[in-house]
Amino acid sequence: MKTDVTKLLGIQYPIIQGGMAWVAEYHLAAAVSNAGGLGIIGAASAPADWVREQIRKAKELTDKPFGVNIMLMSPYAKEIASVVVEEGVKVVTTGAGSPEKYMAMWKEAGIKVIPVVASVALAKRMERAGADMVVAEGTEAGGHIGENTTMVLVPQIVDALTIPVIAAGGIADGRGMAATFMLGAKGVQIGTAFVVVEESQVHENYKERILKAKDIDSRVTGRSTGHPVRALRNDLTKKYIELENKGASFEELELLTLGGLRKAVVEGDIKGGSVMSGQIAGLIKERLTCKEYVNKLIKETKKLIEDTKFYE
Ligand code: TUI
Repeated sequence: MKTDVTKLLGIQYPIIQGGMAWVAEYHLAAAVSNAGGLGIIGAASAPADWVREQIRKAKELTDKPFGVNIMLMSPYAKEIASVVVEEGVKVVTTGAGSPEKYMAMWKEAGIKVIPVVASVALAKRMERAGADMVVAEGTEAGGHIGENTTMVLVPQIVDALTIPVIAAGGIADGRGMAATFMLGAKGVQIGTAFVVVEESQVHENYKERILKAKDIDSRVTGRSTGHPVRALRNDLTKKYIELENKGASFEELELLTLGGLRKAVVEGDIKGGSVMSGQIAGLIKERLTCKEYVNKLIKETKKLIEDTKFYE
C-alpha cells in the first residue's frame, strides 16, 4: 500500500488545510498550495456557482494541486459533488457526514477522496467505500466536532485501516505535528493556525481574537441538539449555553446561531457572531505569511523527529 501522502497528492509537505466555512476561500487555498501544502476551498453551505467561481480563481493563483471540502449537510452538496468533477479538482475532503454516494463518481474522475472522520466506525466504512486516505479529527478541532481526542482517535484509526491517516485537531506547531507522526499519522490537517496567516481574508477582529485566546477560551455548544460546535467564548456562546441548560428547543437554538459564522468572519462581530476555532488557539501568537508558517512548521517537526531519543 502506497502511504506517502505527498506522492499521492502531488504536494511537497504532508500538510492539508482545513476546509473551514467562510474562511477557506481561494486566496487562502492558493497560498497554502503555493507554500507546499494542500490548500482547500471550503464549500460549506455556499451555492454550487460560488464554489465553481472559487475553483477558477484559485487556478489563476496557483498551478499546484488544491482541493475542495464538501460539507455534506449542505443543501448544495449533491450539485457541488458534480462541480468538482467538471472543474477538474484533484482532491476532495468531506465533513459532517458520509460521502459514500458520491465516491464512485469521484474515483472514476481520478479524484483523491479524503473524508474527515471522528470515529473508528466511519473511518472503516470510508476505507471500504474506496477512500484514498482519511482525516482523523479529534474533538480539539474547531467547528463541528466528534467526541474523541486526537491522542485517542488517531492510533485507533491507524490500527483499523491500511490507507494513510491524516491527523487533525489541536495541531499548530512542530511539536503537535511530530506527536501525531508518533501516533501513526502520515500527515496533518491544520485549520485554526491558517486563519491568522497574512493571506487569510478573515476579518482582523477574528484574527486578533484567536491571537489573544487563552487555553481555556473555547466552548462547545449544541451537544443537546446532536450538532456540537466548538467556538471561542463570547456573548453568543454564553447565551447559547444558558438557553441549552434551560432545555430550549432545537429550533430556538438554531435561530440563535443562524448566520453567526458569517457575522464573525466577514463583519468582524466577534461578540455576537460565532468565532469557530480549535482549542489550540491559545498556542497561536504570531502573524506570519503562509510560506513562513509552513516552513517553520516543517523545520520544527524535522528537528524534533531527528533529535528524538527515548533512552540514553
Ligand atoms: O465538518 C467538520 N467541521 C465543520 S462543518 C461546519 S459547518 C457547520 N456550521 C454550523 C453548524 C454545523 C456545521 C463547521 N465545522 N469537521 C469534520 C467532521 N465530520 N467532524 C465530525 C464529523 C462527522 C460527524 C458525524 C462526520 C460524520 C458524521 O456522521 C456520519 C454518518 O453518517 O454516520
